[in-house]
Amino acid sequence: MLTEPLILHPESLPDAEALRRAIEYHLRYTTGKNPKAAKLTDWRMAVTRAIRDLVIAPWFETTERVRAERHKRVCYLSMEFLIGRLLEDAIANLGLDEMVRKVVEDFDVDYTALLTDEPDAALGNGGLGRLAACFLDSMSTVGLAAHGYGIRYNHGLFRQSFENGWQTEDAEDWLRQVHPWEFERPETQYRISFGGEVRQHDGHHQWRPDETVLAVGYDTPVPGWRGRWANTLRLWSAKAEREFDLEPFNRGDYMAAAAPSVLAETISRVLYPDDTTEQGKALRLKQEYFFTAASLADILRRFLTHHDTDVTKLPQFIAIQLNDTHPAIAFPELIRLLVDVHQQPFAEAFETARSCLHYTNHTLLPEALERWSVGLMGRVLPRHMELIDQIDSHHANLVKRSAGVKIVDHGEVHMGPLAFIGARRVNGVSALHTNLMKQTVFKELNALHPDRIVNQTNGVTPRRWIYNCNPALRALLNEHLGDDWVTDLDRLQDLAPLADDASFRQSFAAAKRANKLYLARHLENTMGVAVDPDAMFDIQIKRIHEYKRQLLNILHTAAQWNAIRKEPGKDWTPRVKIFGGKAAPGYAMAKQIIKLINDIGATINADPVMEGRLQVVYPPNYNVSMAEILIPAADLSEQISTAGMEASGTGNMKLSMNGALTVGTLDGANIEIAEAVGADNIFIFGMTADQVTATREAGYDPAAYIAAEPRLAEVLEQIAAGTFSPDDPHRYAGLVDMLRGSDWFMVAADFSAYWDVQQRIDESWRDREAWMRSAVLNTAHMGWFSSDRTIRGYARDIWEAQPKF
Ligand code: 26Q
Repeated sequence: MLTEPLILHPESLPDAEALRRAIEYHLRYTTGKNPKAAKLTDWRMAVTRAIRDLVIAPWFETTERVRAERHKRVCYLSMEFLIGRLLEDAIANLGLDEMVRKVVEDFDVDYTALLTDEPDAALGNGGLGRLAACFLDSMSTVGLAAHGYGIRYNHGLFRQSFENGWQTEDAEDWLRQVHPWEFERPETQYRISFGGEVRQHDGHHQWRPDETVLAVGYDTPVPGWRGRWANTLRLWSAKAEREFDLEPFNRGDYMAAAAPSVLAETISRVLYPDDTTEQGKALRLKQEYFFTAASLADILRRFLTHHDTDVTKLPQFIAIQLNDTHPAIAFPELIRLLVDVHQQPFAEAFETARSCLHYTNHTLLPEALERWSVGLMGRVLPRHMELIDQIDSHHANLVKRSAGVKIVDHGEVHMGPLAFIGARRVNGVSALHTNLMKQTVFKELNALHPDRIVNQTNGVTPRRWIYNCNPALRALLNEHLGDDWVTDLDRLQDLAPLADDASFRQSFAAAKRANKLYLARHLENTMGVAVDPDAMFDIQIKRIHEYKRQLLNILHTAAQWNAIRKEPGKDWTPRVKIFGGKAAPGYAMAKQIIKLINDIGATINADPVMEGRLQVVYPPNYNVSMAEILIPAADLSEQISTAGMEASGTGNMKLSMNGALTVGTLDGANIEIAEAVGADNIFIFGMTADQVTATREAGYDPAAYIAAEPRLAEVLEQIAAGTFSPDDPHRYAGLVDMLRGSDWFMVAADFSAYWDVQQRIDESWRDREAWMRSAVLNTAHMGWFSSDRTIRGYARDIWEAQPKF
């Protein structure tokens, strides 16, 4: 029997027997379970611990090497990390897929069940959080010295279910079980303060806060491909300084005694759902400051112990990336530390801080740009409010700016300009988005600082989004390309000639079909819904947002229903319309759209004429794990946002890479995808961003478009008449009025073009060989959209850091 924990090194990866013993060891001694009585979760915990052990040696080595070689460190600050499950990823990174499967099955445990027993860590809302997770994977794979910093929310994004077609939300609780990947670091604690007042004393400003909580670090190792390198994700959890008040306890007031810890822990309790109506909430501001201040304290402590005591050298060794404005308080906070603690003069501190900081913008929607009232900022962070004013006037003195350029304006602190002014580089996330940033939200700031804005088009990690989620495609790629593509996705180019090879196309089609069957089985098991794997799987998966235009898709679906009913004898292309996505709980219109999809879906699915022709499926609680099943099974990818509104999109990349053809507008990264895959292999439709602006400026009137498009007019009349909601015929009166009267997102204007392109898609689907050829070419030309390429771009153009591999 084994009594010592096994320490396994990837250089000498375990054989099956050593792995078997390690798992059994952890089952007994870490999980405390007799193998005879162990349940699936016990086995999962034991396997996870055995795999985690293998990551420790490269993790320590990376840490030592970064220290010894004095690598420049990248600190990625993000309110969200939408990680999903970790076990399969770690196993694949270590190259142990086959062995672990075999060993687990020898214990008589179902391997897939074991992997899917892991809760899906949903510490993010969508694109921005998932991007951060892909970046962590890529930063370890290319060998950058990087630290992810975020919040260890007790409750991630809410769980969605449908009650009678309406979205309902339940608290998510991924931490109910032990999270076996993390290491608590009780020794890594920082005191984070709020409120109080600022006193002046000999020209010094002294912040006397009236509330302090502890930020406790929890570390998760992030191994890269083949375990050559492992970085750290450090998430902060809030704790009370004093857990318990003895005085009320002695009086018998037990609730009051526990109050301090309840109050303090509220800060890291729950992830805010992306919701523009949630602006201005004090708790959100506290969350932002809490994790930003803890991260900066940690960064500074490490710099001072391992590099230098001269804080002006900070920018040589540290690059900090702000994932949107959520951590933008980093600029005044870093200045505060430099001025109030390290006695740097303000103007110097301004430059030191700015030389470290970089800001990624993810949205141009004016309502989504963060603002805080001066009153709230002053109450929660009085010293920072002073510094923000000082930053604003200092900037005004530095450059000749017009009256329109201000951080503090109309009693509000604008976090976009604050982040811009505090950053050495500001980046957009697709070529179009970056150009629009220069022309719209940051027009004046860009004119003042013309070198500051750069583009870094988003990417996605091929480890999770091909290798792990699509084993059928992975096998085919390995067979034809070897496995270098996993870290050098441009190698997919070599598939292009094979698009003309009928037998390769057949293998590619077989892989797609296997994935569709897998999804079909999943839908059957989880929803009791049967779908035909030979129908076109037409998929739109993303947050429900008016600008993303799920409405356009479902209105088209209803129009198609009408068309089929009018000519049931025609040879229709069978389609399964699949939707996935959550609405922010306070976003009433988005919730209406969900209900409308479910209502129209129920009507269509109940119509026997639709059998084998049209079906609508909306599985609840779309998350990373569901994406991993849906994406490999997609034939058609819906990327149909109003042009100019989707900063980039990343689902669009995942779907195309996995051999789905895109129907999309010229928005975000769709434009670059179209350039990469070629006009013949993508279905582009609708207005361009410029046309959207011009149409709006000319005075957009949806009624004119509706009158000119009888198919749309008919559907709107049906919805208004209660055809899809006979139990409540007026349910959609507001929604229909909105479409007929204002239609800000121009659903009506793009409907005809969308109808036409969908007709072409139905036609194209009939030529199976041509379709598969395009599908192969999508995969072949998508290599550039690897997040490894994106991360190398950040390292080169923004961080000036050197990847090791
Ligand atoms: C803000 C204030 C209060 C509460 C929540 C928020 C909040 C939270 C999350 C605001 C925005 C987000 C997330 C935004 C997001 O995911 N944006 C997407 O970022 C992707 C990665 O760059 C892009 O591909 C998408 O186009 C963009 O929509």
